[in-house]
Amino acid sequence: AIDAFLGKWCLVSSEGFEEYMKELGVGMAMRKMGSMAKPDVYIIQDGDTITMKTESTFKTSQFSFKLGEKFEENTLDGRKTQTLVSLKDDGSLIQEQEWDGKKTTITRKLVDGQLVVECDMNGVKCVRVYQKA
Ligand code: DKA
Repeated sequence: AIDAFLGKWCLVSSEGFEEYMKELGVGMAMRKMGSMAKPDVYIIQDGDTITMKTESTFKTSQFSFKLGEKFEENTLDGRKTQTLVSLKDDGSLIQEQEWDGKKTTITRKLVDGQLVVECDMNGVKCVRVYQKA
């Protein structure tokens, strides 16, 4: 279930994010801000709608979705993607974004009470770890 993902999470570590943003096509100025940001992520459930809100001094944005239903997402870096979020049998939450014939996958899982976010674009991977607030 999604229950264990719900709540407020604070970024505690980040590896490979700059390279991942570069592979996404994020410009230099925004990559700089993205690298410095220590966002708080809120994962909220209201019925069968889930909202993920990312809050930082740099930028705040949110998106809402239902598991297994494609939606249009406006990403933090300004992409407009067709996004599908699904919950896998092993408990991980997979977010697949497609735009301009490109694709990236963001996998979220709970490891030792921490939220581990793994991003992959063309094999360029990044790992960001969040702690429960
Ligand atoms: C996270 O939740 C990372 C999610 C990926 C964001 C990609 C674009 C960011 C551009 C500033 O920690």
